[in-house]
Amino acid sequence: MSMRKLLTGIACVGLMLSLTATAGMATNLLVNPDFESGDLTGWQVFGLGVNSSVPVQSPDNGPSAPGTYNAFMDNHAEALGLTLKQSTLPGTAAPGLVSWSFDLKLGEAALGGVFFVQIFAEKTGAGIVGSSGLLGNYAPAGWTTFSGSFMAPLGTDFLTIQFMANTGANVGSVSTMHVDNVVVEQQDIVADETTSFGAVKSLFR
Ligand SMILES: [Ca+2]
Repeated sequence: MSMRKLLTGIACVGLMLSLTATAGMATNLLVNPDFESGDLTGWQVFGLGVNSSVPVQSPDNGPSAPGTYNAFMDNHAEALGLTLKQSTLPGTAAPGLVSWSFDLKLGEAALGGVFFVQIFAEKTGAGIVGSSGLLGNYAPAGWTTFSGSFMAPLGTDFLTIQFMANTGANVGSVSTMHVDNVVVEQQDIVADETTSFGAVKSLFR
């Protein structure tokens, strides 16, 4: 490929992005993101045991949306990963910017107890294709809203967010955290394929 064609190709990708990135409304992709059902409807929990649980508590609510309930990740077990997780349905996500936010309030972090969050871009039948990276360690003394974004790569068709209250291999290790108002969203992309294709074709004539 000549340098000219290569540069044209690069310019063309830029043009396609500018043509297709028509922003619409962003909608939270999660079910029961604020725990206002009063239970963990829509969420999965891993690591439940005698000394680890995730009760939905009331009245105590995160600051970024009105309500009464929060999920309390309560891990008093040694060397255990307690995970609260939700995946969106296949076809609900696309390559592009993923924005996230959530409210956290520390219960207790002792003797190696930590708290991390991770968001995955996934492809049906293939698994994880991208990620926010490991977010944390979080230990906010009072309710705090955290937010950010990452790029979901090619192939992404659904998203997963997981909260991890992990303890260390020490007697008395504790990780407890209140979680509320979890948002994972993408701007609706309004693709104009006819325009894009026409523009691309004209560049290669
Ligand atoms: Ca709530």
